[in-house]
Amino acid sequence: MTVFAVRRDLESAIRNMSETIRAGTKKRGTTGPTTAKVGIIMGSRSDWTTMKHAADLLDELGVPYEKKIVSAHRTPDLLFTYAEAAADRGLQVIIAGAGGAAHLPGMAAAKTRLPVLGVPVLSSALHGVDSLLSIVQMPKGVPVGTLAIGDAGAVNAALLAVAILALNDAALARKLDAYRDWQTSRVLGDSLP
Ligand code: RP5
Repeated sequence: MTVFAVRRDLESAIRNMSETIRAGTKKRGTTGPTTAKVGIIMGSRSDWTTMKHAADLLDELGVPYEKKIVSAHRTPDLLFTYAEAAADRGLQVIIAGAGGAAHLPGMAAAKTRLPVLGVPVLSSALHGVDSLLSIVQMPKGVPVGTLAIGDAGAVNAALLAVAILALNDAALARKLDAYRDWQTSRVLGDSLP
């Protein structure tokens, strides 16, 4: 076999591999209908310790959600497929957590008309200020509702998602009121050492 033939075979193998990866990421985009109302996406598995707080809150209030790693820069095709299909699939709100140059919430918002709530993940280099500024400074036209850095932001994103859903769901509105009442009574019942 000549050097040229080896090169041609290699190039063709690389092309096939790239196509397989592209098709794979599209399929993983979950294009079918869902009973989840909230989609929690995050740029990396490392974001889960933060984003878990959003999931826990939704569990507590009985809101169906799905969770998924979708990276704007590592899996851009998956992000586009996911965000484009989100509304038709039945999702009503997207919560997107990302850290560093955190473009996931903004890019997701660019591809869906659903409200996107951004959670700036606490980064090690700049303590989440990079994530916060990347998410909050969306130029006009495509908004991202930006929450606080870290765990508080994740919890508040879930609470805001519940408040949005509760506009058309009286039972959920009552659950949210009960949660707020419980929080109030906990603070009123607190005492100092
Ligand atoms: C972002 O980069 C993720 O949202 C994460 O917060 C950050 C670091 O990711 P890993 O290097 O931990 O995967 O895409």
